[in-house]
Amino acid sequence: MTTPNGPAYRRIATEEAFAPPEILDRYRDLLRDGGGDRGFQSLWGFYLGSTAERPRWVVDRLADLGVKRIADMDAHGIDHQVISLTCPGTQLFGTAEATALARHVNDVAAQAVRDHPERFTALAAVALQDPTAAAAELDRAVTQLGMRGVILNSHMQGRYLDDREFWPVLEAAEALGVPVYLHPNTPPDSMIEPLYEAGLDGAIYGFAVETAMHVLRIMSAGLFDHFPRLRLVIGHLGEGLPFWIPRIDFFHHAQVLSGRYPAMKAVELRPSDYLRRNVWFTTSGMAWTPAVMFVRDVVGADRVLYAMDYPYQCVADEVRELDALPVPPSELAAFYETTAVELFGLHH
Ligand code: 1DF
Ligand code: MN
Repeated sequence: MTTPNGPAYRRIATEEAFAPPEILDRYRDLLRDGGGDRGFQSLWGFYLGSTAERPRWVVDRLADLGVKRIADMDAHGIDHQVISLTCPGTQLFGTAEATALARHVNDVAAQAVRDHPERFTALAAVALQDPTAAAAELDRAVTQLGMRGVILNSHMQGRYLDDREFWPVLEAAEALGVPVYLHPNTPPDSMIEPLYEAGLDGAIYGFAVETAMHVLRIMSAGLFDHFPRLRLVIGHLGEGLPFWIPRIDFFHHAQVLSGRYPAMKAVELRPSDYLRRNVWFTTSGMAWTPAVMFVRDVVGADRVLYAMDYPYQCVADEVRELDALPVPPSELAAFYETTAVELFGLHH
């Protein structure tokens, strides 16, 4: 809170998950029927099956968009959450069910925002199974429900956003002027095995491998040449990509020149240029000063902003570390508040 003795900024957390009970019930059904992919069975089999304390707490908090969540926010110094449906959202269901569930989820989130406008903003959920319907639902969510972006959970049953079939959703986001948050997902069946067998398929590393690859696919397919004003938000300090910039640029250039792959054709800019033009980076789960400072340095301080990753990584003291980032006060205010306000259009 901005109080006489508190910081001169509101702390806005931008990758904060929720799941209405109906979604969790459908996940339970899918688990029971052996549905979904292996990553879903691994991730949600754990969260909905384990009796350990952390997963039970996480599931309880996912479903809460009121008293408990707000108490956690107050306890952790979070003024405002940008909430989004947890991964994999509706992406594992059949087309009709996914489309209906996305609408329901958006209605639930919109009600939470109406109940607590000072505390919550929502991103829309859409069903990529039907991209035209998804674009229409995004339009409804933004123009009628006041949502300020859309969350997509990386791969869509093993397919990626460079596939033109999905472009109506990106076209709608660009036209509406709202960002696309590309949130991680567990790797698809075609990719998961060596990660899964070692316990690495989830947030520990597999998420980042899969999502970073997805961003590289998007860039090298020329998606940002087609949608130059599209704003993509990625979490976990860019899923490692900023650290890889020189090597990715070098080999992207070399591979294009040599014509090595049919799929990797010349695009207008270097991969790193797209990272600095079309991508914003949140700190979800990475409240670590050296890494935050590095990413600010290489992509620009104006595109690095705060996220917690509630309730998955709800760390008691992380804002204390980030409050002490060695940056001028105006840049700290940008990190916590004003960049998110601009990016998501949070001005009242
Ligand atoms: C986990 C992490 C799960 C993240 C998530 O959604 C998630 C986890 C199911 O810790 O298992 O969104 N995360 O973004 O890091
Ligand atoms: Mn997350």
